[in-house]
Amino acid sequence: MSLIWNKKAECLLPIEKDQLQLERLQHIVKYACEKVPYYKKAFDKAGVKPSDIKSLKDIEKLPFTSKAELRDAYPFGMFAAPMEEIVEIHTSSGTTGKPVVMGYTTADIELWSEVMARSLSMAGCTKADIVQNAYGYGLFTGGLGVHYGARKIGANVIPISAGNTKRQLEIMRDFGTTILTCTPSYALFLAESAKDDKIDLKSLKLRSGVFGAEMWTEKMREEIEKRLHISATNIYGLTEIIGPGVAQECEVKNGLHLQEDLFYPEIVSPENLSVLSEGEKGELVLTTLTREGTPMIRFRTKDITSLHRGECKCGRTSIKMDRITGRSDDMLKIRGVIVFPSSIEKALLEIKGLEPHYKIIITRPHQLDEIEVQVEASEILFSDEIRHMEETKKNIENHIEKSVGLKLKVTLVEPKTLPRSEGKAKRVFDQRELK
Ligand code: DLL
Repeated sequence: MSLIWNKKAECLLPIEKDQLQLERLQHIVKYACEKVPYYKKAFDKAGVKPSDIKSLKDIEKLPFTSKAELRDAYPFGMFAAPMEEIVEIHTSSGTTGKPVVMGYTTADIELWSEVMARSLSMAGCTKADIVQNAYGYGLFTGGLGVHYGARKIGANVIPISAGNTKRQLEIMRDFGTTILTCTPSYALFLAESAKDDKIDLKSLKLRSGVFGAEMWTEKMREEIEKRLHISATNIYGLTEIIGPGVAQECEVKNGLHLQEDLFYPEIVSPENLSVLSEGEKGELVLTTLTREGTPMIRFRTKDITSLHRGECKCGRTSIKMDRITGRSDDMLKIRGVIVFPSSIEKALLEIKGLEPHYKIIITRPHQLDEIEVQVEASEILFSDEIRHMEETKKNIENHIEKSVGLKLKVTLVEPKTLPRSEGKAKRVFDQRELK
């Protein structure tokens, strides 16, 4: 069994946990209400005051917060701490509209380092490890999150960031990397590329991988473990809450331990937002219990999962979250980047000569996501010569890339050939087999 980084926090008795959560909840609700005008207004509208929080169940009296509100607060409207206390900023990875901006105080960076040290320890990381961190560094939280956690443990971090596959493989071999951190799809791509580069994965020192930031499956885990000869664990997190480190699998690999002394989880019905019981599947809602820079009260993650309490062989007592199996909105992650199909639709409809009938098809042919948009050309456009069609196709691709920030392939199809629907139109065909 691997080392438990913070036994006191990760193995709390239920009564201690409840007490700690309640104290922290009462404090954070008061703090958010006093420091962020948005919360004061939202609480007033819901007719609730911080002093109404007398038990954990009282959290249900508080209003939800969602991505839309955070976008409206762009750039710093959700900050609770004064600017001189903010030491770092991260934003969500989306490419359209205003990003969600989160601020971190020194204490928040410490909190993040702590949850990442706990997470990496669950994957067996110690001071003796060499962590090749292939999550992107920058405004995205993957790179720096892993970095802070590995540094806290005292491991050796290789801050290689994402991409440059050939170099990743050479470094993995030459530097004796023992732990790989990246998205699961990139892990598979690395495995595939190793074959082409004639790198013998069996002979490497790599033994563990911490994969997340996008949906993946047990089948993918099997493939990654088999091809890379490692143990693969799942890490979950989101910019709005802290970044990676909200929850992570231990070696038992049947659910992710959620750091509930720091983040309070609820599962709600996406239809009527009622709070569901343990074990029931619904949307994960999270409240940060200690975050100073941008406290989040009842943030609707839109990620679908369930929570389970019980003893874990590893000794940790924290509640476990199932792997994410879907979203309650239409958000997609393409190559790790957040994309809403509605923004592709908006860009498409800005172009003359196209009919509002389209299909978005996402595949993963060589372990990396590819996206194709099939769109009906108007009768006039379709009767045009081929050369013009080619030009139009290129124009559409460029326009979408400019407005959505995503490179994709456009295929123009004959008018009236795409299926019509009488109910909700199904436009997105995610064929990555992630469910
Ligand atoms: O993806 C933070 C992260 C970095 C997590 C590195 C893990 C590793 P965002 O870009 O804000 O932050 O995207 C958050 O990604 O709401 C989920 O929909 C999805 N997601 C994150 N981890 C997982 C996972 C980072 N393990 C959004 N399984 C979340 C499924 C995940 N989906």
